[in-house]
Amino acid sequence: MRLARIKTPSRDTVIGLLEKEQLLLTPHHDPIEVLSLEQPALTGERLSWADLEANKLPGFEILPPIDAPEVWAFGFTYRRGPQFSRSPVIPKGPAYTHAINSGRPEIFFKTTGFRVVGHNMAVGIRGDAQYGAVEAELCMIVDANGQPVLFTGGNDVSAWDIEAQNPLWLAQSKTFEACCALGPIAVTREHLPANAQVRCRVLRNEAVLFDDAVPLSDLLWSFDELAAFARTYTPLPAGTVLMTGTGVIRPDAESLEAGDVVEISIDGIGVLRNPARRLYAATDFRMYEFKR
Ligand code: DO4
Ligand code: MG
Repeated sequence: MRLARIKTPSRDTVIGLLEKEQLLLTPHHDPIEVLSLEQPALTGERLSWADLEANKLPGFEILPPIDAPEVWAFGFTYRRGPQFSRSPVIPKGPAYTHAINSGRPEIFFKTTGFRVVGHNMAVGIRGDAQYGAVEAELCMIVDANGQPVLFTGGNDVSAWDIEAQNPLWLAQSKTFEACCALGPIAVTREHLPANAQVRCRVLRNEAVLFDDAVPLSDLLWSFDELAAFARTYTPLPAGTVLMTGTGVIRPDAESLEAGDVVEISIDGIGVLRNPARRLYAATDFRMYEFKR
């Protein structure tokens, strides 16, 4: 099954089934529920997926494929090549070396669905970050038993310079307004080719600044191993998203800037496209300036 969650002009949130590049609308709201139905109901309304993706249908909007109760993210799940040690901006140090060499994946709480955006919506760059980073990741959506049942694309937007200053500031690097993008669609496992690639492109003024890809086969753990690790000591509510970590590392020191467009494409899932915007402080953070 290939499905999308969309907002309609009447502000209703519904699931559509993607068939032959047409989105067939259902009256259902929850993708996990749709999966459990032998024959999901159809309303008879159908939309051109190409038009929807290109934002050409007034009043319709592609939402993240799930309103996730929780989003967890894995880290250091791919072999890190020489570009990792060469990069001046990627956080490094004993905590990272240990995480890479320990044989135990890193997992952290990223956000709830409240800070997740869908296709075409802007991702945030922290106003106090020098280096806003893009992390292209395959994401799993789990059912009530913590089993991965749907797969989608994701961007674990981060502030690497903040995290690099002190690993205890990981939450500040990882969690802020619009810190996560998911989509554009979610698919069941048979739609994810074994040789699928995760590709990341960053465009500025329509010119490609960065373009690189990693095969999913470079993941050091299987989907089931990661999901089992995530749920071992905690129940995961149905619809929880597990981001599987990034294998695409941008080696240069060019930060994500407002107006840049990030494209994360995964074979079988499609292209998740998000412009970036800088976040302005809602509070006066000067009162928290560090005493050096
Ligand atoms: O602690 C760093 C986070 C690593 C991460 O998010 C990743 O590898 O994708
Ligand atoms: Mg990540």
